[in-house]
Amino acid sequence: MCVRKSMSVRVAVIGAGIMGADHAGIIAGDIPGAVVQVVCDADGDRARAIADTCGAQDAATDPLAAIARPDVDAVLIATPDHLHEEQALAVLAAGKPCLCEKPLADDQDACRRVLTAEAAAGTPLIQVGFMRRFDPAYVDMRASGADGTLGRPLVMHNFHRNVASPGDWFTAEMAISNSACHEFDIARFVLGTDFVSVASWQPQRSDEAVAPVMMVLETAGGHLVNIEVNNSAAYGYDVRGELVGERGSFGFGAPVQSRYDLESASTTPYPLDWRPRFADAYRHQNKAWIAAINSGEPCRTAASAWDGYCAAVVADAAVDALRSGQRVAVPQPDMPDFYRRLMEAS
Ligand code: ISE
Repeated sequence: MCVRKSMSVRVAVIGAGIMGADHAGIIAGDIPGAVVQVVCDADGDRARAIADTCGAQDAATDPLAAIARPDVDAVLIATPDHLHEEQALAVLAAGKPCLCEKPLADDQDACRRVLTAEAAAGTPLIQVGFMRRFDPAYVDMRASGADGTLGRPLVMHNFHRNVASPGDWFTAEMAISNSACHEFDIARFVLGTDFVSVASWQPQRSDEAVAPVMMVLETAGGHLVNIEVNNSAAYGYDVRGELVGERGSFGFGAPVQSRYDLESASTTPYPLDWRPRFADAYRHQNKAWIAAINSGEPCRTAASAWDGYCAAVVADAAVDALRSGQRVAVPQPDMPDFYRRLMEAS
């Protein structure tokens, strides 16, 4: 663990795309006690532009060098999914705390390698960016299921709609691993259990856009969870959830920030992506990360590397189910003693 010489946590933001830029702005603008020390991106001009915007000390293009810098206390990884494993391993080797955007890594085998390295480091350094755990609506949903308000929870419904896929390269399998990983994690968090099986289907679209993936999952706790992940919804960014219990249900829709009353009509616009919808969640998540760094105690609400691995295990099974057209058992991974001890201590 590096010895910090500055009062503020000096953060390296690795990746200056949509999420790196957003995280850099949050750290620079909304989190007292943390500063963006360096912004790193393969595109040096983009790194410099974000660094200048958030008042960072420096811009860089070499992620491994940025991670190793002696003036960097902590690292936020916001690069494309396939780069997460190598960069997370480098942060662990440097003994620095890491907030890694979801998914933790490309697949369960890559996640397992990160788990092994974190256990070898002997301290929980990784927090995974499943920020919905900090979203007020999901926090209330989890409480409604845990405190008996709804009676025994039975079913969790999930809609996850993006306006459009990020590119022609985005596939149904990526919709599962990159987008629906949020639902795999938040359902585990809300219900306090793991998944035991998954079935996946797609309807037929009239065009070449990626059709929604519909999944039904069973949990070890006897619940059913359904997920619609739709990366070509067209009308707006829209995430909804409902938890149904034996005595009632808890639901939420799109938070209404604005309403237009015009020409005999009242309309409430949808955001175009997740940043406005989960603005509070990202800020709560990032503040919790910095607070955990300062206290030396991992945040119990946040997703750990183990949670990142569990989401990847479900994602791999959901992809297998989509390809086979069959219901697939979700492997029940053995939890290494390192993570069991962390869970028992929480
Ligand atoms: C994106 O990477 C995110 O993490 C968003 O929260 C999610 O809604 C979107 O589907 C993902 O592609």
